[in-house]
Amino acid sequence: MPFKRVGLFTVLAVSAAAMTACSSLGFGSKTTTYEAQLYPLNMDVTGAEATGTAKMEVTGDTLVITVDMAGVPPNTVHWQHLHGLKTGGDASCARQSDDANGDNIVDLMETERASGTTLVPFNDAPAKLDIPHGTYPTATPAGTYHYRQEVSLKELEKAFGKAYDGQKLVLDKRVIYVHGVPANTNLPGSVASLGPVPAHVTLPIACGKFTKR
Ligand SMILES: [Cu+2]
Repeated sequence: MPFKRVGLFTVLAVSAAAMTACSSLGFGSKTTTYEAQLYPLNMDVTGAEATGTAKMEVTGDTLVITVDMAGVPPNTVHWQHLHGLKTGGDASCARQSDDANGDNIVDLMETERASGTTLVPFNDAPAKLDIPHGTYPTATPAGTYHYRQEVSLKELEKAFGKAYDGQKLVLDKRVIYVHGVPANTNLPGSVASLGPVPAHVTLPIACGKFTKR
């Protein structure tokens, strides 16, 4: 009889271990999707309507970020980031009416009232949180691009909390901005940017609010 008890225990232990292994690999885990529709900003500067879709899909520890854009300045590098409020509150996209200095352009600093600050770069290494570096997508001659990046959610959450005073990601409170116009774009001196980064790099050209599907 003791032998039988050991056998049952072994079966239970093995199946518990198998379940743990499966969930850590993402098998059988549900996918939670956050989606944003992007709308154009500063169309007078870009001369086109930048639109697109961004998704953040969480399955187990894997976060898959995808961004598909059209109508963006062609052959141009486009910085793109998750922006949000440092309080963790609900961010929204800036509007043309957020042009505080009346130069008819909503620059990066003028988006902060509605959208907070730059939090996570959607480049080739999002969890490094290294905003001015890394590889960002370059648009095709047709003014489109596709971006896809897989990130460890645990790694990103850890870096995020460390960089932003223990804040959580709260993905459904955030927005995405796409930036960038060609270097030869004639921008007035009133257009503010991020430190030494030229204004044409950070000029917001599209924004979308993430919602949980
Ligand atoms: Cu940004």
